This record gives sequence, structure tokens and C-alpha cells, in this order.
Amino acid sequence: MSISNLVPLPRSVKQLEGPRFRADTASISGSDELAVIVERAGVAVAGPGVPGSGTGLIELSVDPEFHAHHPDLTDSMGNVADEAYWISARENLVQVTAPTPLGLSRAVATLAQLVETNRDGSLGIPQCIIEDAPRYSWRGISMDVARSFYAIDEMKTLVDLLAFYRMNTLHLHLSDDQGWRLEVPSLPRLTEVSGVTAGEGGRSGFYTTEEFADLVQYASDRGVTVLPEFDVPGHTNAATHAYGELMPDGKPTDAYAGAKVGFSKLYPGVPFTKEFMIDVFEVASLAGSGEYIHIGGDEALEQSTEDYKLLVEQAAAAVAQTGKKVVGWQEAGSADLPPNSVVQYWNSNVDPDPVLDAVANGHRVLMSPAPHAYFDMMYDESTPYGQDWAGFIELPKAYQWDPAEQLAGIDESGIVGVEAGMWTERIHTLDELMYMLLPRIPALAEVSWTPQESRDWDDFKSRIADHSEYWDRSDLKWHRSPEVNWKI
Ligand code: TNX
Repeated sequence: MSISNLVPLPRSVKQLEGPRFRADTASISGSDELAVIVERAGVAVAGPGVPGSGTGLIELSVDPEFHAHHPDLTDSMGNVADEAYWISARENLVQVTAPTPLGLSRAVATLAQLVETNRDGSLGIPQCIIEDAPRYSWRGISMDVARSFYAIDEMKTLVDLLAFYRMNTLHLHLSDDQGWRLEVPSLPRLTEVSGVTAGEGGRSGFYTTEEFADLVQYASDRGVTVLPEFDVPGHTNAATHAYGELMPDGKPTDAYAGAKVGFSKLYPGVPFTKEFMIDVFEVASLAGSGEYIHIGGDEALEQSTEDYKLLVEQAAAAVAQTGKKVVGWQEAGSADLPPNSVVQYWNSNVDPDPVLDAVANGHRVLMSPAPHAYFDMMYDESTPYGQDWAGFIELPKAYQWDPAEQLAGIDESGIVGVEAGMWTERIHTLDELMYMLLPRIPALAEVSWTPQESRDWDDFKSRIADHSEYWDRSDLKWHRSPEVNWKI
């Protein structure tokens, strides 16, 4: 890639005259742990602890006084940004500083994009000064592994992609009508029975506690948080199929492989319901790596308003008991949520009032408006996979929107961040997943990272044009959007 193709666009990029820094023979200084961050980002240097054969040095440091030195690097709310960073690249010295190791992860993602192949095949970094910080502190993807299961290694590939575009959250939708994907030791039938089911054409499977912990560690090493979601009180057929005890008549429901939504539910009058919620949300809180747990709350269409609120409040209380904060889909804003919850906005066809109420009550909104951010939507009528209920999403649609302009009454101060949505009723393999994510994920990454006033579609379109070289090299399938003049 090159300095003129950075995505997301940093706050400030100054290119300097002079010969490039020679990257492939450089040494790294800083602690070994910091050096490992560089190696993980795939910046081809000699490796931590191994002196390079050249004169170049990459110097990494965490600077506790960073914000005093860079007072402008704040987020959308004017708060200091943990993920801010500064890079100065000169002929023989690349200095990288950040207020936290997380900021260094973002810096080296940029460094990886700065590396160019010199004419003689060696690797160079152009001399430059880059100052950067994100607009929003939450930049992620909601990934449905319930309709179709994705293996740990495939999710690691997704983590790599998120980290490359400086995104920080992998939200895993771990249960739905079609399957249950994370082991709950006290309720083994959830995965024994519903781990082997899936949506039509989708893959089945589940994560053991150890496998999930391995993914969480891998993600955390790359500055990515894993946010688990168990969806209640609708989208629960996998649970009621495994445990008839959740049904008023005590009988398990049939397995479901179709793509209908909104038909399944939990019952507040059934005593086992509460125990179930306490157990599953405790497991979610032990499994995830961030401050939040997602309780679902979408499309409980068969439930009375009263039962819905009661059950959402029960789920939220089960999460609060573990010390974590609650995230729910927008409908959950109609319930009484614990302080500092987050509601995830997805559908303009569903009543917006719960979202407005939630914000009025001091909660904040995670923006995933389906017509711009649901990447299970087809690009156009010729896309071989996906759906179209929220319309087609070609690259301009994924790029040209402002999170602060989505909902009347909700501005910057009510927004925590942005997530893409990826639902897998009709997207079943890693190749299909990547084809739907690329090039839209980089567009969403820039929506969530770069301040609105610095974003420009024509400029983005030209910067993204040579990223396909990286996707090919990483063996990732991608959609050749006709909107872009691809370099290869
Ligand atoms: C709506 S988004 C859903 C999902 C579907 C998706 C398909 C949301 C909160 N619920 O259950 O998979 O549409 O695009």
C-alpha cells in the first residue's frame, strides 16, 4: 500500500521529503511485548529481540503524558482517546507513541499500510508524520455465528481484518432459533442438542469454553474486544429445543432451520427461565473480554409488551449481577435498563421511541442502520448471496452516511459508536463472508473512525483502489465494486 491509500483516513498526514526508511532490515526497540505488536501487524521487520541487519530502528513507546503533548487528539465528545497515536518516520528512525498499548496497536495497523515495496524488492516506509485518533470509541461488527457456524480460525481471520482497519469490537451473536454456539457448562444440552443444528444450508458446530478463550486471547492481542450475545427473549428456539423445561408444557420445541424471525419466545411464568438467564449470562460475562454483554432483545414479536419488558429486565439484571454493562437491540430500550446501557439501532421500520427513551434515560446508542451497515444485504441484484430487505448496499451506500444524522433527536453525544451487521441465513462460508465484507468493511471503518468533515467519497474511492492487492495476498475473497477503479 502507500501513504496516499490509508484507510481509515487519519486525522493528519504530512509526507516529508527524502529517502524511505528501510523496513525489512530494521530493528525494533521498546519492550518485547510492544515489539510483538509490530510483528503481529505483519510489518516485515527482523522480529522482536532480533537485531535487523540494517541501520533502521523502529522505536515504540507508551507515553502516559501523551494527551498533554497532543491535546487535539480527542474523540467525538472531546474526551481523550485511548486509541490515539503519533508516528514520525524519518530515514533511519520510526518513532511510534501512544497513550496506551491499544493506541500502539492502531499505530502499527497504519504502519502496515505505509509499507511499500521498493524497486529492488526491499520494503520502505515514506518519511512522514501522522497524528491520529478515532471519532468513536466503539467500532465493530455484529457477526451471526448461530444461523451458520464459523470456526475459531475463521473468526481469527475476521479479527485480523478488523485490526487492519483499526476496528476494535467483534460482537458474536451466539444463539438464535437455528443453533446455540457457546458451551454453557451447567446447561450441556444447549450445545449437545442445538450445537449440531443450523439454518438451511448453514454449518453447525459450537465453541468449547477453551476454544472461545483462545479466540478472545487472539483478539485481545490485536486490540479487539469480543462481545458475546445470547439473544433473549425472542430468537430462542435453539434453547427451547434443547430444554423443554423452558416451555409451559415442558416439551422441547422442534429444531428450526428456516429463515423466519419472531416466532419463538421465553415465558416469565416458567420457573426455569430465570435460572436459565442467570446461567447463560454468567457464562457470557466470563467468556467475553469487554465491559459489556449483549442480551439481544430484537423481534420478540409473539410476546406481550408486559412479558417482553419483564424478561428483558431479568436478562439485564442477570448481566448487571456479573458486573458487566448491558447492550440490547433497539427494542430493548422500552425496558428499564441498568445505568449506562447501550441500545443498538438497526431498523428504521421499527418504532424509534425505545431508542429515544433510552437516550433520554442516559443510555447511549450503537449505530447499525440496516440500509447502510447490514452487509448481509446484496450489493445489487447480481450478488450471489445475501438478502435485500433493507435494500441493496453498493459501496457508496456503505460509505456515504453520518451516524449522527440517522435518528432525529440523537446527535453525537448520544452515540457510542458504529457496528456493521452480518447475518448468515444466506452466507455460509468464509469466502462468502469475506466477499460480503470487502470492500464494505473499510468503508464502515472510516465512517466510525474519521470525523465526518474529513470524509469524502471520491477521495475514499481512490484510496481503497489498491487495497485489493492486500486482500488477494491475504487470500480473502472480495467484491469488485464497479464504483472503484481497482488497481489490480
Ligand atoms: C433482522 S437485525 C434480524 C436478524 C436477521 C436479519 C437479517 C436484528 C436485530 N434482527 O434476526 O438475521 O434481520 O438481515
